[in-house]
Amino acid sequence: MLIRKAPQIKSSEITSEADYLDRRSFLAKAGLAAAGLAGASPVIAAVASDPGASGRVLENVSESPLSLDEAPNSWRDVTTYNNFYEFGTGKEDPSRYAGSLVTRPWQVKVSGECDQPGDYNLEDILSPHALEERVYRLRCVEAWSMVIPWVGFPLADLLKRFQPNSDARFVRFRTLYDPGQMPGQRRRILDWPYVEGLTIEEAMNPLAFMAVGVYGRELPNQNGAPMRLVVPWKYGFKSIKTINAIHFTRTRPRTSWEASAPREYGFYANVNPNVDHPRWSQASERIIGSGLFAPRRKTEMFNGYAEQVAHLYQGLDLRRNF
Ligand SMILES: Nc1nc2c(c(=O)[nH]1)N[C@H]1C(S)=C(S)[C@@H](COP(=O)(O)O)O[C@H]1N2
Ligand SMILES: [Mo]
Repeated sequence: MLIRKAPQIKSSEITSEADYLDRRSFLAKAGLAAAGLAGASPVIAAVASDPGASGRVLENVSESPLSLDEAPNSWRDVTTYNNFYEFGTGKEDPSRYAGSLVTRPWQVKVSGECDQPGDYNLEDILSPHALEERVYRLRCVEAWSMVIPWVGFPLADLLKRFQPNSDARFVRFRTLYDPGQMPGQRRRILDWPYVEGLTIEEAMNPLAFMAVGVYGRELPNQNGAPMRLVVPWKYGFKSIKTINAIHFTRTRPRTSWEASAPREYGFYANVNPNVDHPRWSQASERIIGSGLFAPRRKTEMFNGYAEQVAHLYQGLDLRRNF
């Protein structure tokens, strides 16, 4: 399959021209050398000069042709406006309460229809993978979006190492279950632990990404440390955080949101402006960080990635399989 560069939506269409030019020159001039980031992308460089940024700087991060050519949201937007119900349902709860989560040492259990199952140490999961930056728009099912510069590696590269067999039609991912560390799990908002899943074809698509960082630094806990999925053509809830189990299976997994409200959240959860949520329109989205009176943005089919992923859904009624 031919992979083209992600659609080029000029940032000038979503911010004013002047803001856009300012932002660009800011990015270009940002202090690379000062932060020991010589060779980093402009986006990574930008964060080096953001006084609010924290976390270990990741080395040898390459740029990707699959990145959006758009200025990302601020470090502050990305790390304080979060959904992570294990730490509460308020947008600022995760940044307030996730700090104490212990993500080292960390193990990931790999099981099911594959030839290399086992309990893997995080270091062994991560070490073979070269890191790249992927700037993607995250479109939440709640009808808002922001642009985030993730760091990680293609999900397919990780999954192939476990050698899924021909019965592996789906992959299921699970978040840590530990109510001691994740106080939100003491309330039965969801049937914990958080579970998500993809078809094997979706998981192997080059856009599907395993993130270990954001803005050139290790992921803050509130963003899903030590590793989380990013599936940019689907609603944000598919991008499961703080993963400690991967399971290959013949049958479609029962995912947390689908189980809790099957009329509202489907297994596929592809971004689709033509299929409304039962309680609100999905035709447009609020741009986080753009101010109270900023115009909304029109939601794009598959969040702008139709060219790369529409073939995965040929013959599927996207209204019924929402
Ligand atoms: N384990 C877990 N993963 C999760 C969630 C969650 O509550 N728990 N929220 C999801 C939702 S609804 C969204 S929009 C994204 C938000 O990711 P971010 O906070 O890094 O932007 O994470 C997704 N992954
Ligand atoms: Mo979301």
